[in-house]
Amino acid sequence: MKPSGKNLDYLIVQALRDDSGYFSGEELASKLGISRQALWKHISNLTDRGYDITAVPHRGYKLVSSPDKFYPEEVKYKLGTKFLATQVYYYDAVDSTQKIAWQLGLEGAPEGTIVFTETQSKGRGRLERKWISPAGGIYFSLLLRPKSLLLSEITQISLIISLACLKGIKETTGIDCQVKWPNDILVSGKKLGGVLCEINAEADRVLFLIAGVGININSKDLPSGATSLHLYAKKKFRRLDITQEIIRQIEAAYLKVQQGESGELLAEWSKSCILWGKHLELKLSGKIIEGTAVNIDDKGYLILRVDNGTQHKVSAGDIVKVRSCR
Ligand code: BT5
Repeated sequence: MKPSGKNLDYLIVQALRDDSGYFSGEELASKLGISRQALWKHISNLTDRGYDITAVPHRGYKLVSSPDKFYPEEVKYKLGTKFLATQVYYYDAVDSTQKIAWQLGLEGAPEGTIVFTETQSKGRGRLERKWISPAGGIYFSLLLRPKSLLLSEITQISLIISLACLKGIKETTGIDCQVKWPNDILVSGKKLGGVLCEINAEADRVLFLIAGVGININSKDLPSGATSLHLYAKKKFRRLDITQEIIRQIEAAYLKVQQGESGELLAEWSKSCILWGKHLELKLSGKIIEGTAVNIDDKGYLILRVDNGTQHKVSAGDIVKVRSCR
């Protein structure tokens, strides 16, 4: 079967990548089974999509650079994962990637399917809050079908995903970030990103879970209290490199959790959390509880020591105030 459209664009990029020198137009066209004119049209399309391809008469085409966009072929390039991101959907702009991924989940899309976008008009945070999603950030939603976890064990997924984000950022940029229970990613005390897990469950059985990740990379125009890697480090970063490492880290961590080996990951998460020993006010189903943050337990629940000395375990909630204990 002849490749067509987008697929041909993909094959051209692959062929140019495999060849570090110039690829003659004639050879490339015949390799793909298309005319030289059709090849030229595809090259021009790729240039419009941000690929820098030079054409030198009598020598041919050369790929100089590829764009920092979440095109499926770019996300998958040298990714090396087993199941995560085997299906990638890409949009320029959407209301929310969560909504699209949820629909894909209902339609039976395979575990590991990811939806990316460059911007969102109705990005979602937890509890109906908004996630401001200007250009320059990482925004994706990932479909997971955790077979071995009960609904009560799902809190840890959002923790291991935020840990994977920390590791991905550290590995590719050298920048140390921190976490704040349950789902914040921080750098120098400001919010850099967040994770949102939405679950489709039947009784205590999880049918699927959509994990949304938003991280401010080269973003500007952020709400107060927020920052981006660009604002923090005063330079631009390649989002694709960071994203690919985050995806690898999520896959490795998720496989461990599925095998019941989340202990080490939760301990690592705990080491990066800024809350221990601090006095918190936590909003829980409309009520405020106060206490000192002690740690998380083996399910990722927050352990809070209340003023009479007893310990509470909290599976989900909202921290409204953090104070250092005297
Ligand atoms: C979160 O919620 O931190 C989860 C954010 C998840 C966003 C991703 S992007 C891809 C996917 N598609 C979506 O529609 N969502 C997910 P929460 O803890 O509720 O934090 C929300 C609060 O963070 C808001 O009320 C603001 O105060 C603040 N905020 C909003 N946009 C922000 C941004 N870009 N950077 C930092 N803080 C922000």
